[in-house]
Amino acid sequence: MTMQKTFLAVKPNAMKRADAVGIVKILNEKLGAQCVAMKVYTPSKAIAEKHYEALSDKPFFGELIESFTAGPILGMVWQGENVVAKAREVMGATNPADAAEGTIRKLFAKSIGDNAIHGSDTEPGSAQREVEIHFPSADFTPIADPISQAEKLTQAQAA
Ligand code: IDP
Ligand code: MG
Repeated sequence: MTMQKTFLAVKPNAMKRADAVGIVKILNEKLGAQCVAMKVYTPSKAIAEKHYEALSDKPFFGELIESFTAGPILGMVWQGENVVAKAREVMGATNPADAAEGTIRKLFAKSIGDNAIHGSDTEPGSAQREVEIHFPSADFTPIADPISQAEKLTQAQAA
């Protein structure tokens, strides 16, 4: 087992439904990891296209970029033992129709294109690449209370 970082983000549609705090509560309870960076921002088209580069030949790529840049996301880095795979488990399957009970996507996703949360995949180097794209200059200090921090950041964004 090795210490890892993963990039997780509450997607714009879920932010609009005010699901961010509920999602962070589940991550905090089930991940067994620490949140070491958190911010609210609207990804630029350039960032979104780089982030989803591996999917650029998919028929849904245009729609995917449009939806990921449609408004603010809650971007996070979580750190812990085996956190990349653990986060995939806690998130649930990409298509919420296939997501297990109790997973974030089972609880919060509406469709495959509106599936509430992004999480890095387990392919080696993938999570580190995404952390560098979204948090190029973060110092990765543990956030004592990620739920309160998410409340604060999403309220500030709504105000
Ligand atoms: P993941 O988010 O579970 O890692 P990926 O295969 O990496 O899934 O796809 C990235 C995102 O693209 C998914 O979260 C989903 O929102 C969207 N997506 C994947 N497959 C489809 C599809 O067949 N139609 C529409 N959107 C899709
Ligand atoms: Mg993926």
